[in-house]
Amino acid sequence: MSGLTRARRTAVAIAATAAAAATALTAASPAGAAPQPIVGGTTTTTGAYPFMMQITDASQDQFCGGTLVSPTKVVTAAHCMVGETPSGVRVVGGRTYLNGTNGTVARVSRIWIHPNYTTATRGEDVAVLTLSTAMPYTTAKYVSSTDTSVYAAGTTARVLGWGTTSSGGSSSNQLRTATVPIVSDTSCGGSYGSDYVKSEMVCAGYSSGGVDTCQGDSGGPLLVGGVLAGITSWGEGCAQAGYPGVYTRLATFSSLVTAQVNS
Ligand code: 4AZ
Repeated sequence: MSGLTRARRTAVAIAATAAAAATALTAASPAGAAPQPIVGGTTTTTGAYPFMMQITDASQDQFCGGTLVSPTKVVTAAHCMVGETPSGVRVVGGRTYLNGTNGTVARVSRIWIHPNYTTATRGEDVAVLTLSTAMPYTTAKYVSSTDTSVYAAGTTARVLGWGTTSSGGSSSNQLRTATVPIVSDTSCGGSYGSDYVKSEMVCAGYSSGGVDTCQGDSGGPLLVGGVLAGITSWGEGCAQAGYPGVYTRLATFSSLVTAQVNS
């Protein structure tokens, strides 16, 4: 997989019927919301979200997002780290623009990938990076193993990233954010069938689409009440009606992440 396509490698084709999806999903998109270039969000800054990290290659070309949870630990997606070595990865904090040169660049001393990870659609899509030097930014709290209320259907979640603003489109030079409602397990299972593993994943999006994470947003945060509750993982295309974004259900992996954060 080349560097150019690595952040797109989880865009998977799913053979679910549109009819099944239409009946499974019930949330409505905001009335009169115009499609804006994430898909359908607004621009923001790392000043507003200081824990939002760019995951880049050694040339500081961003390919995924990550969330700073301690000065030297970053939570991201396992699928972002497959084939990577610590020496080939950088974490960039405090840089709102992809073409910026400001902020703090950290080297990576260790990459932990969930030991059972195979592909995003099987779950366990979580990784923790250990930085060689501390980031001078406010960290994000993450959910505990017993925090299940954050995944209640209809709960408003926030996503962030520099990913493409349409499926197959261009990345956003400026960090973007959007809010999306959590989708029920029943509904998401209706969309994705057996690829949706409810104990390991959570879906978010409007039944009519229009707002979603997209290629390059992978590894970035899904926040509920400002707390990290999910990791951008996969989906059928981006912002398609009936196909919400799929996120790693972080509560399931909270103890494992804490073990890494404390290691
Ligand atoms: C990706 O390939 C990707 N619409 C990220 C998010 C979604 C789909 C694909 C969800 O990085």
